[in-house]
Amino acid sequence: MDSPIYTVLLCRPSSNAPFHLQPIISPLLYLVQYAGTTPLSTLTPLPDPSQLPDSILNYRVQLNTQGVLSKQELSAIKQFRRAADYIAAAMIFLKDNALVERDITADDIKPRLLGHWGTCPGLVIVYAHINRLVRMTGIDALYVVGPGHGAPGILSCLWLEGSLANFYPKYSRDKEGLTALVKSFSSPGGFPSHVNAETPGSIHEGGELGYALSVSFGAVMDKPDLVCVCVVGDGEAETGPTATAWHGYKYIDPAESGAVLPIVHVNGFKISERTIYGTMDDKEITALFTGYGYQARIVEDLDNIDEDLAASMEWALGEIKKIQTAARSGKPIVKPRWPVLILRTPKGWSGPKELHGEYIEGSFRAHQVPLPEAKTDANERRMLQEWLTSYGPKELFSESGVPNDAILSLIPEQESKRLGMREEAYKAYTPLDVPDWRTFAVDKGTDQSCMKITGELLDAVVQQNPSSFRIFSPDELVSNKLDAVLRHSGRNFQWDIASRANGGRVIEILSEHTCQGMLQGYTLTGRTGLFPSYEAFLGIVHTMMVQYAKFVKTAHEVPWRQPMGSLNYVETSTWARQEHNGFSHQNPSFIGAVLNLKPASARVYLPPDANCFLSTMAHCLRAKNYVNLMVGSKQPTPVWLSPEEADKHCIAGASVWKFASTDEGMAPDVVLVGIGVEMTFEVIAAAALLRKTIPALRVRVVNVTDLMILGPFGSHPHALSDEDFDSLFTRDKPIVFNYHGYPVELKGLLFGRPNLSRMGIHGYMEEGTTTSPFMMMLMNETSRYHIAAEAVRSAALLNPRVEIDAHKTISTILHLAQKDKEYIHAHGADPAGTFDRPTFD
Ligand SMILES: Cc1ncc(C[n+]2csc(CCOP(=O)(O)OP(=O)(O)O)c2C)c(N)n1
Ligand SMILES: *[C@@H]1O[C@H](CO)[C@@H](O)[C@H](O)[C@H]1NC(C)=O
Ligand SMILES: *[C@@H]1O[C@H](CO)[C@@H](O)[C@H](O)[C@H]1NC(C)=O
Ligand SMILES: CC(=O)N[C@H]1CO[C@H](CO)[C@@H](O)[C@@H]1O
Repeated sequence: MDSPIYTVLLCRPSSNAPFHLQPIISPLLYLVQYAGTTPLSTLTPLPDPSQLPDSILNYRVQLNTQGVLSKQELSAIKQFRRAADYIAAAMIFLKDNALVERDITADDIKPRLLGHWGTCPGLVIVYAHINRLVRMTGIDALYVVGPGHGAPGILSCLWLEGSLANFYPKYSRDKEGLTALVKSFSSPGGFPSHVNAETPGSIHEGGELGYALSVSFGAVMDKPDLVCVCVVGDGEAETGPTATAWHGYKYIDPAESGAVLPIVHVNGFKISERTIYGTMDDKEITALFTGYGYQARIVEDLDNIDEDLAASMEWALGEIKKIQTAARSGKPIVKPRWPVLILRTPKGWSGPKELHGEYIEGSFRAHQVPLPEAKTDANERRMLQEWLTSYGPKELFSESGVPNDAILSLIPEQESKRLGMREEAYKAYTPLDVPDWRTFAVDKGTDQSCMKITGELLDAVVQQNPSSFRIFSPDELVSNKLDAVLRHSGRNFQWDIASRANGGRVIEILSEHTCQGMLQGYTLTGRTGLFPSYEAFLGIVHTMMVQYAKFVKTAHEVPWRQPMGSLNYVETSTWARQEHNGFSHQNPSFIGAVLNLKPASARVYLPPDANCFLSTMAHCLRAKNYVNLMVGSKQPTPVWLSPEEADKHCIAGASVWKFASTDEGMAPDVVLVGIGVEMTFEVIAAAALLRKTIPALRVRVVNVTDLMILGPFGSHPHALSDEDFDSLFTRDKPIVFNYHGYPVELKGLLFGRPNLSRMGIHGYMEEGTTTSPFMMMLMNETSRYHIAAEAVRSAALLNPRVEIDAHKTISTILHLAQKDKEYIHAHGADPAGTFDRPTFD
């Protein structure tokens, strides 16, 4: 052996390491033994990887591709591709003359040329070969398209297979329907430039790149017969979320779930630059995917690309079946190596070759519109004419525009097997069986962690829904105190022997992006999930959540798409209680992200105690089509409401808390409002303090659980009418809000309510460090002292009996705050009894 295999040495089991830390013996065993003969001293300098023998380092698969397709099959595939490429190109350019029955004139060309050509031929060839595989084997397949900007390539195939006509009769499979499709694409009333919820068969928009792979993994979970073919662009492959999503397989149990067949479409370019994958040689690519745990097959024989891809897809499906069969017969393969295809084809393949002396096909210039001046420039128009007629539309379509028999022979006969008609993508929602939350309710007057109690409910949800509910968590389940779910379930980590094959409902991967993508794929195919997270880090998936909400908004407007479950988030480990962590872990900004969504889909809840949290969770797990954000504490805090009271409170979204109010809140001088667990506690403590120090002040305490009630009437389905708002908050009395999030969000919501000048808002002020819980309140002026002082200050303006001593009272109260600060600095902890339940006697 000439060169040492340094990568392999790293895997060598060490006899001293505890068993669970040793890598699992795998196909690498052979290599390990081999490498074991290499003296360590030869490891530096590192050998040139190109010198390493392929067969040892790289799981690069070689296949005999000859004769895999019959003559008829090959001809059908080629004609399908020609037809689809033709239609895709026509969609970008033409508004009339869709079959190019006469010479293209300037009038035939759209006024604005919009669309992305470059990726289309690649998406089309994959489509054609999925069709072949479906026809041949009868598999259930979904197609998830990473480069969603290649919508013309997908829509053209959907038209050919009749799925468009099925959902949109105006796009009938004839000349009229084709003309309508071509004409309206990227124009008002037509399909937009990206795959979206209007596109039959889609569960992923692919506008914001990076998520196709994780969405695919989520989609196949608990659907053992589903194969999700996922094209990842080589540009998309450069994204962080895609990089981490390659590990998705490590969370797929082949016995209970289906499979993803990833195809990296290496067309070499992105918008205006080479791609990283496009510059990697075969060894680099196979070594990379070998490291991720795959066997890679490079598909690149351009002269025989259909044979190459057909053989490769058959091989890939065969590997998938091997892995699944082994697992389903109780003998799972240890660290199975799933297949991945690397498809190398030129960008804009079959399009114009050159313009003004520069390459188009096979370069970034093919990315969008390859002949941008076709309407005004006769030369470009002639090139367009040549390009489109080169596909031979007259052979492909009859005079009435119907695709020929060869093309139709490639389309799955059974409609429900066609990629555009898979039920998973549009009507698969099974509501969860959620137990009555009152069974888990806790006693009023005790102290409880919202998360611990909710964990008990989730444990029951897991048991009652063994294959339609999952939790996606970035390694925070235990830290967030939701681990009761692990009582009857486990973590579904296939590479850890202890976790394997136990039906674990919890996916813990420390990539918020992967958690989010999997949750999306799982939800959009009809199931329900939950994403609990540290409050500070949910913002990592902010734009993903927004993209998802756009997809759902559109889906909601598409008549043939049926409802789906909600996307459910729990935020805990909030800024207000940071025992171990500090400033970096204080960031309630995700609330604002959800508030910005369309009111029809946004729901933000800040339940004040464990019973309210239970009620909120039970509601959200059953609700459809929303993005639900639930914010709560994991630390024990008082249970203020009995189950019956919590139920009423949560239905109303807000209520007067009479026990903390003066005279049950009648005729108050000031209204104090808590929003969030700790904020509510401080408000109640402020009310108690005020009752002692200034009995003349009449206080009403209101608690708000559902943030959306605050917005002006009509702004959100939950928004209170002005009458209800007045009866809860009074018409003209000062209101002091103590809010868990950034004050500016609450300001935005309240804008439009009458008399804003009477409202004061306390909230997170971007102040913090690793400090005691009460110091966090003091630092951000959300403490009971700050709330009480402001109550006195504002009420003094209206109530003369308060005004007399206002200055003295405020000084006394703020002095207490100062004394507590000094105490905390001196002792490193809050004064004893700070969080004892306030008393009102
Ligand atoms: C997150 C994100 N960043 C940037 C873009 C802008 N963008 C649109 S297409 C594209 C290139 C995509 O390259 P690739 O995935 O290889 O697709 P293809 O080249 O096949 O069109 C980029 C950067 C985007 N859509 N999403
Ligand atoms: C607005 O609120 C202030 C302070 O509570 C009050 O004095 C005033 O009368 C209110 N104005 C109206 C128009 O209600
Ligand atoms: C928040 O805390 C910091 C530090 O104690 C202080 O400087 C700041 O003024 C506080 N309050 C507000 C409203 O910013
Ligand atoms: C605990 C408590 O005070 N609950 C009250 C909340 O407010 C509603 C009316 O909005 C009352 O009915 C509850 O008694």
